[in-house]
Amino acid sequence: MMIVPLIMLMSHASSSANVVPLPQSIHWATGELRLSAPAEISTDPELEGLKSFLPPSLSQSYSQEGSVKVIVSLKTDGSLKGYRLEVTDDGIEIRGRDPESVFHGIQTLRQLEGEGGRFPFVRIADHPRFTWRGCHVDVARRFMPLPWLYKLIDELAKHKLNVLHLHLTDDQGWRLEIKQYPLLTEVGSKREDSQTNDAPDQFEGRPHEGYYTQKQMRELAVYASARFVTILPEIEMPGHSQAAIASYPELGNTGERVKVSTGWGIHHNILNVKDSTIQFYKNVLDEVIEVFPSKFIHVGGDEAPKKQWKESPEAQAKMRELGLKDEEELQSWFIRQMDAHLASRGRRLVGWDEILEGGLAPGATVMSWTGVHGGIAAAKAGHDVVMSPYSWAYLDQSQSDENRAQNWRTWGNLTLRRCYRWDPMPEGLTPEQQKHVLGAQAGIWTEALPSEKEVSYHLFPRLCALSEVFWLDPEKMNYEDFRRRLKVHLGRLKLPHHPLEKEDWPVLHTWSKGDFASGALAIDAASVVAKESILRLKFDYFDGDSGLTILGVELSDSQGLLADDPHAGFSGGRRREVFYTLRLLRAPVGKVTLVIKGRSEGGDPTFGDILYAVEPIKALAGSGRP
Ligand code: TNX
Repeated sequence: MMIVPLIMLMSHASSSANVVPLPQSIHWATGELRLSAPAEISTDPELEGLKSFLPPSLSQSYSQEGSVKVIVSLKTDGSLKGYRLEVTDDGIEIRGRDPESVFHGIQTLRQLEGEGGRFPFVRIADHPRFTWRGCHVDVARRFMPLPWLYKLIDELAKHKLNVLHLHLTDDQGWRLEIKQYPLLTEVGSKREDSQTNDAPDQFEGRPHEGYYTQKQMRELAVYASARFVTILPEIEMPGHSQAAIASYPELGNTGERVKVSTGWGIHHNILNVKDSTIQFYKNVLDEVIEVFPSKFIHVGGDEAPKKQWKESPEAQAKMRELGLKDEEELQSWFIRQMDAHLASRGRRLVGWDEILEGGLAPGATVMSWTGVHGGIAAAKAGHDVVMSPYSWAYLDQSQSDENRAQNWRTWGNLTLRRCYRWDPMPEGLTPEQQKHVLGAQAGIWTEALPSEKEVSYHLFPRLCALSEVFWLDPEKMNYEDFRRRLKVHLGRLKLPHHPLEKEDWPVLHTWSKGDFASGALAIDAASVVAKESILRLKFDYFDGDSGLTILGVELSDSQGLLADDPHAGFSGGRRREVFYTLRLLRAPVGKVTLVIKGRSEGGDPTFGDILYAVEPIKALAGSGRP
């Protein structure tokens, strides 16, 4: 008799516990709720609008044995941290601290549902680790069609992500209608061609264009906010502004007429510092504020080369007038104007971490992308930060070698497993400073991703992993369990996704800076190889100024050499021969050491994972062995 509940318990755990991101606490009970007639739904009045997000099955009829009249209730309860979800004999109850929390509970309920209106008995208590759980999309390099943005918002909501950061302007395009300055879109939203990613002198041979009207964006923002997603608009300044300067040459430093850029990278055409330009951008921000209700407004601030300011008599005169010591301070002054302006409108400024360089504007929130140092510095200075270091969070990198084979110009590697390993809370902050880390963000840049299909394919499923990184307390994270849940969860995605990689090897060692200073790295490998077997290794460069040149690997034990693979390989942005195979023809005895000979190019820091797999040695055909 005892066996029956046990089986049911296991079946719940395996078939129903596939929620992503995983709730903080789940208690399963035996049994399930089966719907027959449409459920009776009762809500607090302020939650009325959430009914439409409940699983559609709740309003259907089923003929099932043992079914009861199901009551579903949605309630707010200010004493809670997040939401509580209970499925019992009595029905389904979701209580949340506020409507957003109740909405999160509804998302969980949708993912708990079994076939045919069945919901497992369960008690869930859940809340997010971080309040800012974002996803950034570069719609400037590639105009992303509106229907795709709507679908993306649905996906964000499904994953309990709550910020969609749209990078609306750049050298290659201006994508938001600004009524006072119609040329920004008449001229700035079109470019003649686009560089391909394979070679700098190759072009696609077709124009690219597109922009969003204010009405369209207002509607999108309403749609998003009904799903508790805030759209964070970004208007870049003073760098990445060539499309604006192409539209209004008086914004530039040189007086030269420039075109909307057809090539990628960092451009010298930055905004000038005239009062009229400052006013122009304040006017632009005023329209942006009217469209997007977001408390935060992003003003870019990254990658603004100062060559033109150094050469401009006007910029130099401005620096003297303001008593500024260098062009970095001039950029800070620029950003401060926007900070004060946004503050006067009751909004808050966000910028990329370069806005720290000449001194941070008083109200600025920093989005840390070049690494974690910007976030740490800003939090220590008492500013809010959002962590989005490119090496952990930029999904335009390659997820796998399979993805690489598609010939996209992907400049780095970021596997699903590695995404899942990220802890956005940087080390070295006091508890007080940690409170300034509002959260974290995934990012996708679209130079190398010419269609929405490719963008989706790069976002998913890594965004699923990051949603869990942003939501779940770190001690509860478990990659193997996530991957198991993900197999079911992939079926819920409505946008194309990268397939799960065939090779998803665990990490033997993460190499960093000094590991190869002496020309070789020795790792204890006793725990991974205990008998005759094949040890495969893969070198997965991850970050740093240089790649790693590998000059061979050797495995030895107390009796001498066990196996070696002397070939040379390179693991960097572009890589060669990064797989190594070691055949152990006898079982190791005593201490087992793996020695990797290698060096980083030019001695620069390099970081990466050595991944491994152990396989049994298969009998050779015809060898006569069983
Ligand atoms: C850096 S991330 C940029 C972008 C590029 C991206 C990828 C950031 C704030 N700036 O302009 O698209 O690298 O190439």
